[in-house]
Amino acid sequence: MAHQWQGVIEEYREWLPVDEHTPVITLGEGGTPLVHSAWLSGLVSGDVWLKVEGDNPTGSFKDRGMTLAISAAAGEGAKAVVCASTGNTSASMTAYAARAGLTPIVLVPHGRIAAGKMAQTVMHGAQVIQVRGGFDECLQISRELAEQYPVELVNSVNPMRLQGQKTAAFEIIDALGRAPDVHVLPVGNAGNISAYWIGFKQYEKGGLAERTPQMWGFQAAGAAPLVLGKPIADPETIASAIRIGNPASWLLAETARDDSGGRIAAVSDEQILAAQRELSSREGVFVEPASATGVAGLLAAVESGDVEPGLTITVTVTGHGLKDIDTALSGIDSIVDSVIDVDVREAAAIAGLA
Ligand code: AN7
Repeated sequence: MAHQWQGVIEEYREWLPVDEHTPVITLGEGGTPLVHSAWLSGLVSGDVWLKVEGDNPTGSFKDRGMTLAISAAAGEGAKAVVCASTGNTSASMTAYAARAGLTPIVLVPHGRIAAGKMAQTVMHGAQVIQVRGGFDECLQISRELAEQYPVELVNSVNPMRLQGQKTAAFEIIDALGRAPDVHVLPVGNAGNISAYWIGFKQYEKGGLAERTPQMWGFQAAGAAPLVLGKPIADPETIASAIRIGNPASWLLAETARDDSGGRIAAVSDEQILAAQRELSSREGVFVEPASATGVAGLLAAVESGDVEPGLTITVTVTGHGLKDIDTALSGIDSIVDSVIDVDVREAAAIAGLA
């Protein structure tokens, strides 16, 4: 093979807590495109780039952390791994566990999980346990399972996860040749914002960037504990991936926000769905609802005059739109616009070509 991206462990080995004995369980994750957005750049009078994490092997950014967490678990001789998940963590964990020959156990909340994510989880061979509770209760049980039984916890409270996920910040600086002025992303369990902050700071310290960006995180209004400053018992949002009321990386996320001079704010479900639609129809980038939350937040910030002109802004869109086609299609009256006989002139007339 002449040239192929090697996955984040090999590509960033010197920046990661691995050694020559660590088995490398990889699906070639990372190396995702940084796509320029003419639409958003125009709106902010600057340069906006989308870090398209749906292009990872299982369709979300979770793969970056999972290659590290599963490699470490396999290296330590684990036989089984467990996670709580709103869907993407389980899709990723089960894929990497399948490669490593580990038994995957998944705890999912009562209520809706996007069907695409459950299809992945089931196809990769997971034991799926639904809990009569939300994500936060699932995480509690997962922690207790890992404390009391022979099973490794791979939620983002496992430090390997953030170590892997920080590589997205490296890739952004490698691609731009500098750190952005602002980095924008959705916040749920708050692992990713914490991981990016670790990555941006490490590259600055290592002399690969002259500075760090402001970190702007956005939560869904019905699931915005970091904005309210207290946990929420019954989080609710159409963006099921970030329906989380008590983020595990709460303090790390606040540190990322405060040390970077950034912000964590909320956007409504309507703003999220509108951003998702615009990204798809204007930029050709189809993301799941939660993944559009950063874009929705940036649009809201532009609206309220909070974005000074001339900035370079990167926005992580975290997961692929095909994960949750039910939500995407529910906003559409009818998929088929017209039905015709086999007649080219009729097709042309309806399509406005004639
Ligand atoms: C598409 O899969 O928590 O703030 O269990 O799937 O690092 O939690 C997913 C989170 C954003 C939030 N976008 O990231 C899970 C899970 C998508 C996500 C987030 C998630 P964090």
